[in-house]
Amino acid sequence: MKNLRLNRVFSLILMIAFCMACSAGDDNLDQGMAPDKKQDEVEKEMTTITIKNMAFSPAKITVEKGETVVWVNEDVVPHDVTDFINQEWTSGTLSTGQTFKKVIEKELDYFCSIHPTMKGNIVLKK
Ligand SMILES: [Cu+2]
Repeated sequence: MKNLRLNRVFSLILMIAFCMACSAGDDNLDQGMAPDKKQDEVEKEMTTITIKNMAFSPAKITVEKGETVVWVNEDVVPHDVTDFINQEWTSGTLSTGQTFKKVIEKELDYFCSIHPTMKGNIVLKK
């Protein structure tokens, strides 16, 4: 009799522990999946230009009018994205890992004002 009762208490403890582990696992799954999915959706709607090894890559892109372009500085030094013709607009200094977004309404020639040999060009789809 005593053994049976002990067995029941032990099974109960096991069940509670199992349930707690289960719900904890579900929480982790929810938290891990949701933000990743959202980020993927955002990336699909934008054209990304990577800044790396002292260059814009790709240096020349073609986009639809009204499309958003995002520059990502993956280089080890700071860069910027600045209007080449008359410095009408600029991203300001972008440190490693920082990004700059711009909605493209017209064709653009741009450069990095910190390293003026770095140039890029955006053309509109016709
Ligand atoms: Cu630069």
